[in-house]
Amino acid sequence: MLTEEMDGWRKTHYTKDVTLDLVEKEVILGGWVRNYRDLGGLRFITLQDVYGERQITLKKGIVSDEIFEKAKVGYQYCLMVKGTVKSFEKAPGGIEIIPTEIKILNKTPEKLPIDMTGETTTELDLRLNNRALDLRSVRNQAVFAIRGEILNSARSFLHDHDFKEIYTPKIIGSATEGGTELFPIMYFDREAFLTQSAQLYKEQLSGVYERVFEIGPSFRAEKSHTKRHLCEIVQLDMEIAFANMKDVLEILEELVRNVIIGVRDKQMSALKLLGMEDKTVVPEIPFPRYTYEELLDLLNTKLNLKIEWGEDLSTEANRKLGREIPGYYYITHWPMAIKPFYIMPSKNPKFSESFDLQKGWLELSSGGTRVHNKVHLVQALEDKGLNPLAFESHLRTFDFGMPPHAGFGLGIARWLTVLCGLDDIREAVMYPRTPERLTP
Ligand code: AMO
Repeated sequence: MLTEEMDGWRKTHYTKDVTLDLVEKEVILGGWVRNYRDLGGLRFITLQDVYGERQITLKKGIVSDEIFEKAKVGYQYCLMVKGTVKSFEKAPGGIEIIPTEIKILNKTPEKLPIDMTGETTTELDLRLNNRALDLRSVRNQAVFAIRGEILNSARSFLHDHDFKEIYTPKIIGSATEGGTELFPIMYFDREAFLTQSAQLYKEQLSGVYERVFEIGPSFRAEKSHTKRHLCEIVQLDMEIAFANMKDVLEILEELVRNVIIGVRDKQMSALKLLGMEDKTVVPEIPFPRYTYEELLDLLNTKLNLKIEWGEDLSTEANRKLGREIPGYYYITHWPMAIKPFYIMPSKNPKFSESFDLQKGWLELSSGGTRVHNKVHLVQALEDKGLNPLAFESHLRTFDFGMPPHAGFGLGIARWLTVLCGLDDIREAVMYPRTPERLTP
């Protein structure tokens, strides 16, 4: 049979809106075949849409022969169904729909590349190769419903706390985080780059709007092959004027707590589906705070890992720490030598006014107090081997009364990985970009 057009048909409801109040009423639903069972004289179609699913029941003799025949559908066929709502205890949600008409809008091959019934899990790369199909799975719908709520709750928290949402350029003329890890692009006849972070612009705008945030993309040309690195990320960046690291630690933990309250409140069914209802729980604040030096000590003594003072914490070190401290915690006062130029050195300049927010073994966010004095900033650039001339337009801002300021950047995909209990960060992005993956 050929496929059909919608013509005058429009959905009257989403599956979630088909409740017992609608019994005996006529509805038009649209979606995809999640499951199909043929028991001879009885056929069941599980029709899914963006909000869930409903059972379409076809019993020979009850529905017309024509519809009964037409209802021989394949997995993920795109359908519209007109029918009457019935109460039926054994059906999911206690509701079934007895169709009076069906339109087959598009078909699928007999064998789909991935299992969409939820009975088995297909290997991640194959799923990612067929991502638009894969995203229709119940699990993925739960993951991205939670992502939506993270952003929603974060935005309302920040608006309630007087933050302005900013948007900063993603095509830039020079590096923000230092020279490496930049993707060069052609900007007409000159070279430009994709931004690594909103860092410099959010700092500048803290000198205008005082409390700013951005949820936007950053690009990292890192050839990392781990389950926590991507080449294109979305970061939640924020910056506060007339503030230092201590103020930022407080607002970040409050934000984390509020977002998790929001997710539990609005997306409990998604958390349940992912088996995370007892794991993604509202954390107590304040979060424990450890200095870099304290944790180095812990690693070198109790955890038997030799790390030299001044080194970054390796994956192994983070894993060990995560087993010791499984919740949210801060690591503060990192060695200045491994922090970017814009971070303020501590009174003892070996250390810096910087922090990472960890959840167990995984770093979710980093931030700190910034340098706001131009002379110091030029010196800091030189100390890092960067050319101040390349930062001329940024440095100029510091001639115009730049306030003391501090902030953080948080990786949304990393956090989603944690909240959903995912194994690989690529599952937390609709279309991940990694060194190997540029499609779809
Ligand atoms: P940083 O580079 O530490 O700091 O990034 C902040 C957070 O962004 C996430 N992130 C990544 N996630 C996945 N793949 C990557 N390749 C990747 N790189 C970073 C992490 C990380 O904690 N400008 C500073 C922030 C600041 O000081 O305000 C910055 O970008 O979750």
